[in-house]
Amino acid sequence: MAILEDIAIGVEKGDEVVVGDLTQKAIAEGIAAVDILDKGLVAGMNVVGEKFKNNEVFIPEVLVSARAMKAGMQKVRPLLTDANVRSKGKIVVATVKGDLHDIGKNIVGMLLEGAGYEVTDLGSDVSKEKIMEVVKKEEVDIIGMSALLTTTMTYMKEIIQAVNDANLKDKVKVIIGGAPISQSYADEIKADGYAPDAASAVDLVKGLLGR
Ligand code: B1M
Repeated sequence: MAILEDIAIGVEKGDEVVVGDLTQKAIAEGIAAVDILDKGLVAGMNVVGEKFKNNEVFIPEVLVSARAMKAGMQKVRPLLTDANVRSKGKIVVATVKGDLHDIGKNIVGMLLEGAGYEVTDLGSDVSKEKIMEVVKKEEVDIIGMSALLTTTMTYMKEIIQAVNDANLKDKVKVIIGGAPISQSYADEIKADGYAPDAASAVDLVKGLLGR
């Protein structure tokens, strides 16, 4: 359907107004919300995610596209809830305690949302108590932690310990990322996965959840 392709192109171009208007028009034409999401909004964001991974676009473009996608998401979200369409999984993202760097974490959250996951963004400087409060209350599949400082990355281990202490290790996966983080650090603290960038984080989540 041409309108869905146009929505995808609008997301790629980061045209917030066009995406909002076209999404509204698609809803009025009776196109299923799940198709608008998958074949329009998410399709466009997937292209951006791939380009970002290949260094063909950069952070400003990703942020603008993510904002455009959100303009469409706002319109389809109530319909998806009404139609009882399940998200592909629930992910909590946070920058760990003591760390205010949130740009990378925001991009990770947006790309995950664009890929069809339900994302709860707890913000930056987030304590293990706050994360565990949410994990215990909601059906969370994955905790995604970000850290940009060598002094704060060690806190990730404490969060994994808190998940273990709550006997939730089998139920909730923990993934980590951020400039000072590496696969060997993830192995050392027994995280379930590490992604070097936001597009890889989406692939990692797909692999861990199998959807
Ligand atoms: Co700060 N800072 N900063 N800073 N800052 C760094 C990180 C630093 C490397 C700069 C430097 O010295 N060269 C350095 C850390 C040194 C170290 O620990 N080894 C540093 C420092 C020292 C500090 C302060 C201590 C400075 C001071 O006050 N003396 C201070 C600390 C404040 C605090 O957090 N408590 C500080 C403050 C700040 C600002 C507030 C000014 C600002 C942050 C604004 C904000 O985020 N809202 C800032 C910035 C912007 C940077 C740099 C310049 C850029 C970071 C960034 O946003 N990159 C940074 C230097 C650098 O990294 N080159 C630096 C772009 C972003 C898209 O990349 O976050 O890496 P990144 O995210 C990537 C991947 O890492 C990955 O995907 C993202 C997209 O591809 N990823 C994940 C990230 N999280 C992930 C999670 C995942 C998976 C992948 O799964 C869950």
